[in-house]
Amino acid sequence: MARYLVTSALPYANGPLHLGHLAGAYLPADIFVRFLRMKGEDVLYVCGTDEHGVPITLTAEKQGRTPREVVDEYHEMIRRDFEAFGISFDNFSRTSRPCHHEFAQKVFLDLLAAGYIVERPLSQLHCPSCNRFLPDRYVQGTCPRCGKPGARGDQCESCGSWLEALELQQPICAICGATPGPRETRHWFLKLDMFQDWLRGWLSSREGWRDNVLNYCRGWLDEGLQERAITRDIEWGVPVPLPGAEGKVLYVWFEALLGYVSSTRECLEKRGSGAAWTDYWKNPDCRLVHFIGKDNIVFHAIIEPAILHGLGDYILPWNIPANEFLNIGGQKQSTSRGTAVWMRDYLGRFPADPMRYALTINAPEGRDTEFTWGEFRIRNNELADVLGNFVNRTVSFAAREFEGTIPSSGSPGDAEAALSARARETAVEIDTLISQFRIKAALMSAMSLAREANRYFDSSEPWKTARTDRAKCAGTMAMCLQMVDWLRLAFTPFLPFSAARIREMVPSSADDMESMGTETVAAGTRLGKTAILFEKLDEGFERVFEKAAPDGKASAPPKAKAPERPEGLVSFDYFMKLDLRAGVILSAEPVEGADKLLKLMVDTGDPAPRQVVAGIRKHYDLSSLPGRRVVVVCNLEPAKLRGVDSNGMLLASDGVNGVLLVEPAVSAVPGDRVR
Ligand code: B3M
Ligand code: ZN
Repeated sequence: MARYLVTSALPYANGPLHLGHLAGAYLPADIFVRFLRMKGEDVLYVCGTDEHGVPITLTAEKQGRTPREVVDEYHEMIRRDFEAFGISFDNFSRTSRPCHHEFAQKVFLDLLAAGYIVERPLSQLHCPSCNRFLPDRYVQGTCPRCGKPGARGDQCESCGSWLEALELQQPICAICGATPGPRETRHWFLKLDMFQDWLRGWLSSREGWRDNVLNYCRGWLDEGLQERAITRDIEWGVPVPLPGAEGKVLYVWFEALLGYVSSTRECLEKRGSGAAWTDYWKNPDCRLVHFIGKDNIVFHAIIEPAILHGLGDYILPWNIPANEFLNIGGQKQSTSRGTAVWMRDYLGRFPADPMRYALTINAPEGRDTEFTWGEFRIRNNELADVLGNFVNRTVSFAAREFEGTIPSSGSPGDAEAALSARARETAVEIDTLISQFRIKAALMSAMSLAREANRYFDSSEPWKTARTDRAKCAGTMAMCLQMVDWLRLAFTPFLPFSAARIREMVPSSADDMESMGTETVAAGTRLGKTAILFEKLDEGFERVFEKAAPDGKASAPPKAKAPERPEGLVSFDYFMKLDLRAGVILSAEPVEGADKLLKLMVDTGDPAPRQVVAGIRKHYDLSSLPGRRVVVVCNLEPAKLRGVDSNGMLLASDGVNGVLLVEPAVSAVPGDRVR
């Protein structure tokens, strides 16, 4: 039996995640994996944070913190955001863990011994005023390939070329702006040229790969592969495991790719189930699938296969479904440039599934796509109108007319038989499409089944037969409830949270799509409480987010009632008496009998968490609050609100977009003074 090892690109732990990340490498992988699990396949889905390299050290320098502080904070934040979006990794590791360091060092030594790595002198850009070498993104300049400014020492984001810092025109030091000059040093090189012929043969025999991946690689091979330096002169990273190499670390891309292996290892060791990492990585029947964004193609389709081939007995990628970009205002979302919609901002206000739906139905599979909040609203409402409406009308009708139980179906007619057949076909279609990584088309197929279900409901007119022909009405509703369960199965990989809620309404033990078209719900079963699956949104909602979108196209916010302003002036000394601090919400629960209040436990840097009651219940989703950073007034007189003690207050803005919590800068830690 085939088994699957699925990976998503390891995100750099240098900032929060944005929707571009989600749409490109995580959501499609999660859908693929959830689908395989439903089929009962043996699948392992691994990922982790990429915690080394210049993207991390540069962020740390800009924030005045150590790399360790940066990666600890963002690893945790990223892990939570993925969890909240339902990205179902089997393991989410970190490349700073010792297990990864050891493994990467061993691979380096093995390739060195095999002659694929050599040491050479080379000249590197060195900044005279910072007195250090400037690897990768420490240099900026004009791209020698496309001529655009703003290219970085390792890569040009405009044309996607992988560069050497020395090739940049008009280079400047990213830290101080000085012009760097070349200086001699020594580094280790991966001899990619030795893999050229083998790679060409291997790549040309790939079947079912996307054109963007194959074309990109062909371009590389046509240019001729060259040796590449895989070590750097910086302090933070995996040390080069050789005497005399102090101060040198492995190039982040060289070791990060090996993070897939070390995460697999860590996962299986934690499980202790007896399965070994080699049962995946050295098993020719294991299908290795890398989900990535298009900017990572060369690393996954050329560098990693070269490394694995050089090591000898490892499997190679079975497929690399690389996605294009999800842009905002025509620009790639970028953490380092700060042009992005952050996942956590979204999750603070809405549930995950509508965004999973919108990003999948608009997936950048074959070309870049553009994200707008207007499009999101339309997609959200489409989901509410089609799937949400069918589930809701079916369950509430059955609750009303059949005392909340599933009626018996009697003998099904042509319409029912046709609908069952359609459900079976849909299951097959989704299987075929997902197997070809056509995730968006698979979701469209599930949606078209939901539309069919609504048509059946409409044309059967159960609201009429309820009065004229109870047996017919029962038959219709039995069919509709059955259909709700089949739809749940069809949507499970895409909308896992909603699927679970549907199952609470219509209990069923079926877990696989093969059951679609067969009887999975039993007459007489009691239905759960009817709940609205998706809230519809009106145009007003977009304003909350448009301000965050850097596209400048945001519609002008409506005139707000002028807020009340306090009168008079306060002295500086008076202001300085306020003990304002950065904090992090640890937990949130409703205050009984108060529809506006929440009881929060907040870390404000004291030995014990602080209890604060805040009037934000209507503005925030409970589950989005833990982990959120806030500003707390700590020396406010204690108060009792609805009998609950409150020792402080959260700062928030209050205006046309509702109440929005004030967040301190990402690098502020609990207890930091705000003034
Ligand atoms: N961290 C680049 C990125 O976040 C890089 C991916 C590593 S995958 C091994 O796009
Ligand atoms: Zn400098």
